[in-house]
Amino acid sequence: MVNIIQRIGTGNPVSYSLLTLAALTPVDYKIKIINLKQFWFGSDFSGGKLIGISCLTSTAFEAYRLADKFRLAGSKVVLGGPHVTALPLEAAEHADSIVIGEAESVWAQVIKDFENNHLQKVYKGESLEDFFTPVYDYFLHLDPRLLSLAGVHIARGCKYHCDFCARISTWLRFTKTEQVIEIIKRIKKAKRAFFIRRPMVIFRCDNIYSSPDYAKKLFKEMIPLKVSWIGNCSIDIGFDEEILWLAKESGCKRLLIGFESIYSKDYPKTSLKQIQTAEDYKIAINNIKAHKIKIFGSFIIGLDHYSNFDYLKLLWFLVRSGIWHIYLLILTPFPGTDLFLRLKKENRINSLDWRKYDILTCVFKPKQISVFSVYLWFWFIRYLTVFFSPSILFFWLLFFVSWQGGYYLSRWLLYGF
Ligand code: B12
Repeated sequence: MVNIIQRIGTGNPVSYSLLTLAALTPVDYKIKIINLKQFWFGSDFSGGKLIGISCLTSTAFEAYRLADKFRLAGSKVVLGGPHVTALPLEAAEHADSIVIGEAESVWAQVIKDFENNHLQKVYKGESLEDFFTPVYDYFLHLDPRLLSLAGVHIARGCKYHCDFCARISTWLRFTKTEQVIEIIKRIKKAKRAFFIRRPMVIFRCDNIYSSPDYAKKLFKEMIPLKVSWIGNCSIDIGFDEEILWLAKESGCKRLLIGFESIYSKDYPKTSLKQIQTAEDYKIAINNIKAHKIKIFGSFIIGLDHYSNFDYLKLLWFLVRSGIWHIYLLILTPFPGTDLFLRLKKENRINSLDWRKYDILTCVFKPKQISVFSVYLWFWFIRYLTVFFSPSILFFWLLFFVSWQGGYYLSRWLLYGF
Protein backbone atom coordinates (compact mmCIF):
# COMPACT_ATOMS: atom_id res chain seq x y z
CA MET A 1 0.00 0.00 0.00
CA VAL A 2 1.49 3.31 -1.01
CA ASN A 3 0.77 6.74 0.37
CA ILE A 4 2.58 9.44 -1.54
CA ILE A 5 3.56 12.40 0.53
CA GLN A 6 4.74 15.04 -1.87
CA ARG A 7 6.89 17.23 0.27
CA ILE A 8 8.81 16.09 3.31
CA GLY A 9 7.60 18.08 6.28
CA THR A 10 4.12 18.70 4.90
CA GLY A 11 2.83 16.08 6.76
CA ASN A 12 2.25 13.28 9.01
CA PRO A 13 4.46 10.26 8.20
CA VAL A 14 1.56 7.95 8.90
CA SER A 15 -1.32 7.81 6.46
CA TYR A 16 -4.53 7.23 8.31
CA SER A 17 -6.20 6.35 5.01
CA LEU A 18 -3.92 3.38 4.43
CA LEU A 19 -3.97 2.23 8.05
CA THR A 20 -7.74 2.09 7.61
CA LEU A 21 -7.31 -0.15 4.55
CA ALA A 22 -4.84 -2.33 6.42
CA ALA A 23 -7.46 -2.67 9.18
CA LEU A 24 -10.00 -3.87 6.58
CA THR A 25 -7.57 -6.39 5.01
CA PRO A 26 -7.68 -10.07 6.13
CA VAL A 27 -4.95 -10.82 8.70
CA ASP A 28 -3.33 -13.50 6.54
CA TYR A 29 -2.24 -10.79 4.09
CA LYS A 30 1.33 -9.47 4.47
CA ILE A 31 0.83 -5.69 4.39
CA LYS A 32 3.54 -3.14 3.72
CA ILE A 33 2.61 0.55 4.01
CA ILE A 34 5.04 2.85 2.22
CA ASN A 35 5.01 6.51 3.26
CA LEU A 36 7.23 9.45 2.40
CA LYS A 37 9.20 7.49 -0.19
CA GLN A 38 10.84 10.08 -2.42
CA PHE A 39 13.05 7.84 -4.55
CA TRP A 40 11.85 4.63 -6.25
CA PHE A 41 14.14 2.04 -7.80
CA GLY A 42 13.42 -0.67 -10.37
CA SER A 43 13.53 -3.31 -7.63
CA ASP A 44 10.61 -1.61 -5.89
CA PHE A 45 8.30 -2.68 -8.69
CA SER A 46 7.56 -6.42 -8.63
CA GLY A 47 4.60 -8.50 -9.84
CA GLY A 48 1.90 -10.62 -8.25
CA LYS A 49 0.91 -8.13 -5.59
CA LEU A 50 -2.18 -6.06 -4.84
CA ILE A 51 -1.04 -2.43 -4.67
CA GLY A 52 -3.32 0.20 -3.12
CA ILE A 53 -2.33 3.82 -3.75
CA SER A 54 -3.91 6.73 -1.88
CA CYS A 55 -3.79 9.97 -3.77
CA LEU A 56 -4.61 13.58 -3.16
CA THR A 57 -4.82 15.94 -6.12
CA SER A 58 -1.33 17.31 -5.47
CA THR A 59 0.08 13.80 -5.62
CA ALA A 60 -2.13 12.35 -8.40
CA PHE A 61 0.46 12.43 -11.20
CA GLU A 62 3.03 10.74 -8.97
CA ALA A 63 0.39 8.14 -8.05
CA TYR A 64 -0.36 7.48 -11.73
CA ARG A 65 3.36 7.15 -12.54
CA LEU A 66 3.82 4.57 -9.80
CA ALA A 67 0.59 2.76 -10.69
CA ASP A 68 1.72 2.39 -14.31
CA LYS A 69 5.08 1.01 -13.15
CA PHE A 70 3.53 -1.51 -10.74
CA ARG A 71 1.09 -2.72 -13.40
CA LEU A 72 3.94 -3.06 -15.89
CA ALA A 73 5.71 -5.21 -13.33
CA GLY A 74 2.65 -7.46 -13.17
CA SER A 75 0.94 -6.30 -9.99
CA LYS A 76 -2.71 -5.26 -9.69
CA VAL A 77 -3.23 -1.63 -8.72
CA VAL A 78 -6.21 -0.13 -6.92
CA LEU A 79 -6.42 3.66 -6.63
CA GLY A 80 -8.47 5.55 -4.03
CA GLY A 81 -8.70 8.79 -2.09
CA PRO A 82 -10.10 12.31 -2.58
CA HIS A 83 -8.71 12.86 -6.10
CA VAL A 84 -9.88 9.48 -7.38
CA THR A 85 -13.36 10.12 -6.01
CA ALA A 86 -13.42 13.52 -7.73
CA LEU A 87 -12.04 12.31 -11.12
CA PRO A 88 -12.69 8.54 -11.35
CA LEU A 89 -12.41 8.31 -15.15
CA GLU A 90 -8.94 9.92 -15.16
CA ALA A 91 -7.73 7.64 -12.36
CA ALA A 92 -9.23 4.52 -13.98
CA GLU A 93 -6.83 4.91 -16.91
CA HIS A 94 -3.94 4.10 -14.55
CA ALA A 95 -5.48 1.36 -12.41
CA ASP A 96 -6.92 -2.13 -12.56
CA SER A 97 -9.56 -0.88 -10.15
CA ILE A 98 -10.60 2.34 -8.51
CA VAL A 99 -12.55 2.85 -5.30
CA ILE A 100 -14.84 5.88 -5.36
CA GLY A 101 -15.64 7.27 -1.91
CA GLU A 102 -15.05 5.52 1.39
CA ALA A 103 -13.53 2.03 1.25
CA GLU A 104 -15.02 0.43 4.38
CA SER A 105 -18.03 -1.02 2.56
CA VAL A 106 -16.16 -2.35 -0.51
CA TRP A 107 -12.56 -3.29 0.43
CA ALA A 108 -13.48 -6.88 1.40
CA GLN A 109 -15.05 -7.32 -2.05
CA VAL A 110 -11.91 -5.89 -3.70
CA ILE A 111 -9.77 -8.44 -1.83
CA LYS A 112 -12.11 -11.32 -2.80
CA ASP A 113 -12.19 -10.28 -6.47
CA PHE A 114 -8.38 -9.96 -6.44
CA GLU A 115 -8.10 -13.52 -5.06
CA ASN A 116 -10.44 -14.75 -7.80
CA ASN A 117 -8.43 -12.76 -10.33
CA HIS A 118 -11.66 -10.99 -11.20
CA LEU A 119 -11.17 -7.38 -10.13
CA GLN A 120 -13.94 -5.00 -11.23
CA LYS A 121 -12.92 -1.66 -12.76
CA VAL A 122 -14.94 0.48 -10.35
CA TYR A 123 -16.03 -0.03 -6.74
CA LYS A 124 -18.41 2.58 -5.34
CA GLY A 125 -17.94 2.82 -1.58
CA GLU A 126 -21.08 3.55 0.48
CA SER A 127 -20.42 5.90 3.42
CA LEU A 128 -21.15 4.00 6.66
CA GLU A 129 -22.87 5.75 9.62
CA ASP A 130 -20.57 3.86 11.99
CA PHE A 131 -17.38 4.09 9.91
CA PHE A 132 -15.03 3.32 12.84
CA THR A 133 -16.34 0.03 14.33
CA PRO A 134 -15.12 -2.08 11.34
CA VAL A 135 -11.54 -0.89 12.05
CA TYR A 136 -11.79 -0.32 15.82
CA ASP A 137 -10.16 -3.62 16.85
CA TYR A 138 -7.21 -3.08 14.51
CA PHE A 139 -6.45 0.40 15.86
CA LEU A 140 -6.98 -0.81 19.43
CA HIS A 141 -4.13 -3.32 18.96
CA LEU A 142 -1.89 -1.08 16.85
CA ASP A 143 1.62 -0.30 18.13
CA PRO A 144 0.98 2.63 20.53
CA ARG A 145 3.78 4.74 18.97
CA LEU A 146 2.29 4.28 15.48
CA LEU A 147 -1.17 4.99 16.89
CA SER A 148 0.04 8.19 18.55
CA LEU A 149 1.40 9.34 15.14
CA ALA A 150 -1.74 8.23 13.26
CA GLY A 151 -4.08 9.98 15.66
CA VAL A 152 -7.72 9.26 16.43
CA HIS A 153 -10.34 9.57 13.70
CA ILE A 154 -13.28 10.95 15.64
CA ALA A 155 -15.50 12.35 12.89
CA ARG A 156 -16.15 12.52 9.18
CA GLY A 157 -17.78 15.52 7.54
CA CYS A 158 -18.28 19.03 8.94
CA LYS A 159 -21.27 21.25 9.76
CA TYR A 160 -19.99 23.82 7.28
CA HIS A 161 -19.75 23.35 3.51
CA CYS A 162 -17.12 25.75 2.19
CA ASP A 163 -16.98 25.78 -1.62
CA PHE A 164 -13.20 25.06 -1.68
CA CYS A 165 -13.38 22.03 0.64
CA ALA A 166 -12.58 18.78 -1.17
CA ARG A 167 -13.26 16.21 1.46
CA ILE A 168 -14.95 13.05 0.22
CA SER A 169 -18.14 13.06 2.26
CA THR A 170 -20.27 15.88 3.64
CA TRP A 171 -22.30 13.48 5.80
CA LEU A 172 -21.45 14.32 9.43
CA ARG A 173 -20.76 11.21 11.54
CA PHE A 174 -18.87 10.55 14.74
CA THR A 175 -16.86 7.74 16.34
CA LYS A 176 -18.44 6.45 19.56
CA THR A 177 -16.83 8.34 22.47
CA GLU A 178 -16.23 5.09 24.37
CA GLN A 179 -14.16 3.82 21.40
CA VAL A 180 -12.22 7.10 21.29
CA ILE A 181 -11.45 6.80 25.01
CA GLU A 182 -10.13 3.23 24.61
CA ILE A 183 -7.92 4.29 21.69
CA ILE A 184 -6.55 7.18 23.76
CA LYS A 185 -5.77 4.73 26.61
CA ARG A 186 -3.80 2.71 24.03
CA ILE A 187 -1.92 5.81 22.88
CA LYS A 188 -1.00 6.51 26.52
CA LYS A 189 1.02 3.26 26.45
CA ALA A 190 3.39 4.75 23.88
CA LYS A 191 6.86 5.42 25.29
CA ARG A 192 7.62 9.14 25.47
CA ALA A 193 10.54 11.33 26.55
CA PHE A 194 10.70 11.89 30.35
CA PHE A 195 10.06 15.63 29.96
CA ILE A 196 6.73 15.09 28.10
CA ARG A 197 4.30 15.09 31.03
CA ARG A 198 1.14 14.28 29.05
CA PRO A 199 0.99 12.09 25.88
CA MET A 200 -0.18 14.05 22.80
CA VAL A 201 -3.32 12.92 20.94
CA ILE A 202 -3.99 14.13 17.35
CA PHE A 203 -7.71 14.26 16.59
CA ARG A 204 -8.29 13.56 12.90
CA CYS A 205 -11.38 15.36 11.77
CA ASP A 206 -12.32 18.51 9.90
CA ASN A 207 -14.07 20.25 12.77
CA ILE A 208 -14.14 19.01 16.35
CA TYR A 209 -16.91 21.56 17.11
CA SER A 210 -19.25 20.22 14.41
CA SER A 211 -21.46 18.92 17.22
CA PRO A 212 -21.11 20.78 20.55
CA ASP A 213 -22.99 17.96 22.33
CA TYR A 214 -20.59 15.33 21.01
CA ALA A 215 -17.57 17.49 21.91
CA LYS A 216 -18.91 18.16 25.42
CA LYS A 217 -19.49 14.43 26.05
CA LEU A 218 -16.05 13.50 24.70
CA PHE A 219 -14.14 16.20 26.58
CA LYS A 220 -15.88 15.28 29.87
CA GLU A 221 -14.91 11.60 29.42
CA MET A 222 -11.32 12.59 28.55
CA ILE A 223 -10.61 14.72 31.65
CA PRO A 224 -9.54 11.74 33.87
CA LEU A 225 -7.14 10.51 31.14
CA LYS A 226 -4.70 13.42 31.60
CA VAL A 227 -3.56 13.71 27.97
CA SER A 228 -2.88 16.68 25.68
CA TRP A 229 -4.64 16.99 22.34
CA ILE A 230 -4.77 19.02 19.15
CA GLY A 231 -7.40 19.15 16.42
CA ASN A 232 -9.11 21.10 13.62
CA CYS A 233 -11.95 23.37 14.62
CA SER A 234 -14.19 26.27 13.56
CA ILE A 235 -13.94 29.68 15.23
CA ASP A 236 -17.45 29.53 16.73
CA ILE A 237 -16.01 27.36 19.53
CA GLY A 238 -14.64 30.66 20.84
CA PHE A 239 -18.14 31.84 21.75
CA ASP A 240 -18.91 28.73 23.85
CA GLU A 241 -17.48 29.29 27.35
CA GLU A 242 -18.55 25.88 28.72
CA ILE A 243 -16.91 23.92 25.92
CA LEU A 244 -13.73 26.00 26.06
CA TRP A 245 -13.46 25.13 29.76
CA LEU A 246 -14.05 21.43 29.03
CA ALA A 247 -11.56 21.53 26.13
CA LYS A 248 -8.94 23.03 28.42
CA GLU A 249 -9.58 20.58 31.26
CA SER A 250 -9.45 17.62 28.82
CA GLY A 251 -5.99 18.72 27.62
CA CYS A 252 -6.54 20.87 24.52
CA LYS A 253 -3.23 22.50 23.56
CA ARG A 254 -3.80 23.75 20.03
CA LEU A 255 -6.68 24.27 17.63
CA LEU A 256 -6.18 24.60 13.86
CA ILE A 257 -8.94 27.07 12.96
CA GLY A 258 -9.98 27.80 9.38
CA PHE A 259 -10.77 31.56 9.45
CA GLU A 260 -10.29 31.67 5.67
CA SER A 261 -11.18 35.40 5.44
CA ILE A 262 -11.35 38.58 7.54
CA TYR A 263 -14.88 39.04 6.21
CA SER A 264 -16.98 36.47 8.11
CA LYS A 265 -19.73 36.63 5.46
CA ASP A 266 -17.35 34.93 3.00
CA TYR A 267 -17.29 31.69 5.01
CA PRO A 268 -19.66 32.23 7.96
CA LYS A 269 -18.43 29.98 10.78
CA THR A 270 -20.98 31.04 13.39
CA SER A 271 -24.70 31.73 13.45
CA LEU A 272 -24.16 34.69 15.78
CA LYS A 273 -25.65 37.75 13.98
CA GLN A 274 -23.33 40.27 15.64
CA ILE A 275 -20.21 38.58 14.20
CA GLN A 276 -19.58 40.54 11.03
CA THR A 277 -15.84 41.09 10.65
CA ALA A 278 -12.57 39.55 11.82
CA GLU A 279 -12.48 42.25 14.52
CA ASP A 280 -15.53 40.50 15.99
CA TYR A 281 -13.64 37.22 15.67
CA LYS A 282 -11.12 38.74 18.08
CA ILE A 283 -13.62 38.16 20.90
CA ALA A 284 -13.47 34.42 20.13
CA ILE A 285 -9.69 34.50 19.70
CA ASN A 286 -9.24 36.14 23.11
CA ASN A 287 -11.70 33.70 24.74
CA ILE A 288 -9.75 30.74 23.35
CA LYS A 289 -6.41 32.26 24.38
CA ALA A 290 -7.84 32.98 27.86
CA HIS A 291 -8.07 29.19 28.22
CA LYS A 292 -4.38 28.92 27.30
CA ILE A 293 -5.23 27.16 24.03
CA LYS A 294 -2.96 28.13 21.10
CA ILE A 295 -4.56 29.00 17.78
CA PHE A 296 -3.14 27.96 14.42
CA GLY A 297 -5.19 30.14 12.11
CA SER A 298 -5.49 29.51 8.36
CA PHE A 299 -6.38 32.29 5.91
CA ILE A 300 -6.87 32.16 2.14
CA ILE A 301 -5.18 34.42 -0.41
CA GLY A 302 -6.92 34.88 -3.77
CA LEU A 303 -10.59 35.27 -2.83
CA ASP A 304 -12.63 37.01 -5.53
CA HIS A 305 -13.57 40.24 -3.77
CA TYR A 306 -10.16 40.91 -2.23
CA SER A 307 -8.51 44.02 -3.69
CA ASN A 308 -4.99 45.14 -2.78
CA PHE A 309 -6.49 47.31 -0.03
CA ASP A 310 -8.22 44.26 1.49
CA TYR A 311 -4.84 42.51 1.76
CA LEU A 312 -3.49 45.52 3.67
CA LYS A 313 -6.48 45.13 6.00
CA LEU A 314 -5.76 41.37 6.28
CA LEU A 315 -2.12 42.10 7.17
CA TRP A 316 -3.16 44.75 9.73
CA PHE A 317 -5.56 42.24 11.32
CA LEU A 318 -3.02 39.38 11.39
CA VAL A 319 -0.18 41.31 13.03
CA ARG A 320 -2.58 42.38 15.85
CA SER A 321 -4.56 39.12 16.06
CA GLY A 322 -2.37 37.33 18.62
CA ILE A 323 -2.92 34.11 16.66
CA TRP A 324 -0.07 31.79 17.71
CA HIS A 325 0.77 30.55 14.20
CA ILE A 326 -0.65 31.82 10.92
CA TYR A 327 -1.16 29.50 7.94
CA LEU A 328 -1.61 31.17 4.61
CA LEU A 329 -2.93 29.16 1.67
CA ILE A 330 -3.49 30.21 -1.92
CA LEU A 331 -7.08 29.47 -2.95
CA THR A 332 -6.99 26.13 -4.77
CA PRO A 333 -9.96 24.89 -6.85
CA PHE A 334 -9.67 21.16 -6.12
CA PRO A 335 -11.60 18.97 -8.58
CA GLY A 336 -14.94 17.85 -7.23
CA THR A 337 -15.52 21.12 -5.36
CA ASP A 338 -18.15 23.81 -6.09
CA LEU A 339 -15.26 26.27 -6.45
CA PHE A 340 -13.70 24.16 -9.24
CA LEU A 341 -17.04 23.99 -11.08
CA ARG A 342 -17.60 27.75 -10.77
CA LEU A 343 -14.11 28.78 -11.89
CA LYS A 344 -14.25 26.24 -14.73
CA LYS A 345 -17.60 27.68 -15.85
CA GLU A 346 -16.10 31.19 -15.73
CA ASN A 347 -13.14 29.83 -17.72
CA ARG A 348 -10.74 31.08 -15.04
CA ILE A 349 -8.70 27.90 -14.39
CA ASN A 350 -5.13 28.39 -15.72
CA SER A 351 -3.71 24.95 -15.13
CA LEU A 352 -4.88 21.35 -14.75
CA ASP A 353 -1.37 20.23 -13.79
CA TRP A 354 -2.38 18.63 -10.51
CA ARG A 355 1.16 18.93 -9.12
CA LYS A 356 0.44 22.66 -8.84
CA TYR A 357 -2.63 22.04 -6.63
CA ASP A 358 -0.50 22.25 -3.52
CA ILE A 359 -2.08 25.43 -2.01
CA LEU A 360 1.18 27.28 -2.76
CA THR A 361 0.47 27.87 -6.47
CA CYS A 362 -2.17 30.11 -8.09
CA VAL A 363 -3.83 27.93 -10.75
CA PHE A 364 -6.71 30.31 -11.61
CA LYS A 365 -7.26 33.87 -12.80
CA PRO A 366 -8.06 36.03 -9.73
CA LYS A 367 -10.84 38.61 -10.12
CA GLN A 368 -9.50 41.86 -8.72
CA ILE A 369 -5.72 41.46 -8.76
CA SER A 370 -3.17 39.69 -10.98
CA VAL A 371 -1.67 36.24 -10.37
CA PHE A 372 1.62 38.05 -9.69
CA SER A 373 -0.08 40.11 -6.95
CA VAL A 374 -1.51 36.94 -5.42
CA TYR A 375 2.07 35.64 -5.00
CA LEU A 376 3.28 39.07 -3.86
CA TRP A 377 0.67 39.32 -1.11
CA PHE A 378 1.05 35.60 -0.23
CA TRP A 379 4.81 35.72 0.38
CA PHE A 380 4.78 39.29 1.75
CA ILE A 381 2.07 38.57 4.36
CA ARG A 382 3.48 35.09 5.01
CA TYR A 383 6.95 36.34 5.89
CA LEU A 384 5.81 39.49 7.64
CA THR A 385 3.34 37.65 9.87
CA VAL A 386 5.97 35.00 10.55
CA PHE A 387 8.02 37.70 12.31
CA PHE A 388 4.99 38.90 14.26
CA SER A 389 3.46 35.56 15.22
CA PRO A 390 4.01 34.63 18.89
CA SER A 391 5.20 31.13 17.83
CA ILE A 392 8.12 32.60 15.89
CA LEU A 393 8.87 35.30 18.47
CA PHE A 394 9.07 32.44 20.97
CA PHE A 395 11.61 30.63 18.77
CA TRP A 396 13.54 33.86 18.13
CA LEU A 397 13.75 34.25 21.90
CA LEU A 398 14.86 30.61 22.32
CA PHE A 399 17.45 31.09 19.56
CA PHE A 400 18.73 34.32 21.08
CA VAL A 401 18.95 32.92 24.66
CA SER A 402 20.68 29.72 23.51
CA TRP A 403 23.06 31.74 21.31
CA GLN A 404 23.98 34.19 24.08
CA GLY A 405 23.89 31.41 26.69
CA GLY A 406 26.16 29.29 24.52
CA TYR A 407 28.58 32.18 24.08
CA TYR A 408 28.91 32.95 27.80
CA LEU A 409 29.06 29.25 28.73
CA SER A 410 31.87 28.56 26.27
CA ARG A 411 33.71 31.69 27.44
CA TRP A 412 33.40 30.54 31.07
CA LEU A 413 34.49 27.00 30.19
CA LEU A 414 37.44 28.22 28.11
CA TYR A 415 38.67 31.26 30.03
CA GLY A 416 36.91 30.95 33.44
CA PHE A 417 35.30 34.43 33.11
C1 B12 B 1 -5.15 14.49 8.00
C2 B12 B 1 -5.09 15.31 6.73
C3 B12 B 1 -3.82 15.70 6.26
C4 B12 B 1 -2.53 15.21 6.88
C5 B12 B 1 -2.16 13.79 6.43
C6 B12 B 1 -2.46 13.52 4.95
C7 B12 B 1 -2.30 12.06 4.56
N1 B12 B 1 -2.41 11.82 3.29
O1 B12 B 1 -2.14 11.20 5.34
C8 B12 B 1 -1.51 16.27 6.39
C9 B12 B 1 -1.41 17.36 7.43
C10 B12 B 1 -0.17 15.70 6.00
C11 B12 B 1 -2.25 16.83 5.19
C12 B12 B 1 -1.58 17.58 4.25
C13 B12 B 1 -2.21 18.10 3.15
N2 B12 B 1 -3.51 18.07 2.88
CO1 B12 B 1 -4.78 17.20 4.01
N3 B12 B 1 -6.12 16.39 4.97
C14 B12 B 1 -6.25 15.68 6.04
C15 B12 B 1 -7.71 15.41 6.48
C16 B12 B 1 -8.11 16.42 7.52
C17 B12 B 1 -8.03 13.99 7.01
C18 B12 B 1 -7.51 12.88 6.06
C19 B12 B 1 -7.72 11.55 6.74
O2 B12 B 1 -6.84 10.99 7.35
N4 B12 B 1 -8.98 11.09 6.65
C20 B12 B 1 -9.33 9.82 7.25
C21 B12 B 1 -9.22 8.74 6.17
C22 B12 B 1 -9.67 7.41 6.72
O3 B12 B 1 -10.15 9.15 5.17
P1 B12 B 1 -9.68 9.26 3.65
O4 B12 B 1 -8.29 9.76 3.58
O5 B12 B 1 -10.70 10.00 2.93
O6 B12 B 1 -9.65 7.73 3.17
C23 B12 B 1 -10.83 7.08 2.86
C24 B12 B 1 -11.19 7.19 1.37
O7 B12 B 1 -10.67 8.35 0.78
C25 B12 B 1 -10.62 5.96 0.77
N5 B12 B 1 -9.21 5.95 0.41
C26 B12 B 1 -8.24 6.83 0.69
N6 B12 B 1 -7.06 6.41 0.21
C27 B12 B 1 -7.31 5.22 -0.42
C28 B12 B 1 -6.46 4.34 -1.11
C29 B12 B 1 -7.02 3.20 -1.67
C30 B12 B 1 -6.12 2.23 -2.40
C31 B12 B 1 -8.41 2.91 -1.54
C32 B12 B 1 -8.97 1.66 -2.13
C33 B12 B 1 -9.26 3.77 -0.84
C34 B12 B 1 -8.69 4.91 -0.30
O8 B12 B 1 -10.82 4.99 1.79
C35 B12 B 1 -10.53 5.59 3.05
C36 B12 B 1 -11.44 4.95 4.07
O9 B12 B 1 -12.79 5.17 3.74
C37 B12 B 1 -8.43 15.63 5.10
C38 B12 B 1 -9.87 16.08 5.21
C39 B12 B 1 -10.82 14.87 5.09
N7 B12 B 1 -11.88 14.99 5.75
O10 B12 B 1 -10.58 13.91 4.43
C40 B12 B 1 -7.55 16.69 4.46
C41 B12 B 1 -7.32 16.66 2.89
C42 B12 B 1 -7.16 15.22 2.44
N8 B12 B 1 -6.09 17.39 2.71
C43 B12 B 1 -6.13 18.10 1.68
C44 B12 B 1 -5.05 18.88 1.19
C45 B12 B 1 -5.30 19.79 0.01
C46 B12 B 1 -3.79 18.81 1.78
C47 B12 B 1 -2.53 19.58 1.32
C48 B12 B 1 -2.24 19.65 -0.15
C49 B12 B 1 -2.62 21.03 1.68
C50 B12 B 1 -2.15 21.37 2.95
N9 B12 B 1 -3.06 21.34 3.87
O11 B12 B 1 -1.00 21.62 3.07
C51 B12 B 1 -1.40 18.83 2.07
C52 B12 B 1 -0.76 17.83 1.09
C53 B12 B 1 0.15 16.87 1.74
C54 B12 B 1 0.85 16.08 0.72
N10 B12 B 1 0.44 14.89 0.47
O12 B12 B 1 1.73 16.54 0.16
C55 B12 B 1 -7.46 18.01 0.95
C56 B12 B 1 -7.30 17.06 -0.29
C57 B12 B 1 -8.01 17.59 -1.47
C58 B12 B 1 -7.58 16.87 -2.73
N11 B12 B 1 -8.50 16.69 -3.64
O13 B12 B 1 -6.42 16.52 -2.84
C59 B12 B 1 -8.39 17.47 2.04
C60 B12 B 1 -9.56 16.63 1.54
C61 B12 B 1 -8.88 18.69 2.84
C62 B12 B 1 -10.03 19.43 2.22
N12 B12 B 1 -10.97 19.66 3.01
O14 B12 B 1 -10.02 19.76 1.09
N13 B12 B 1 -3.53 16.54 5.21
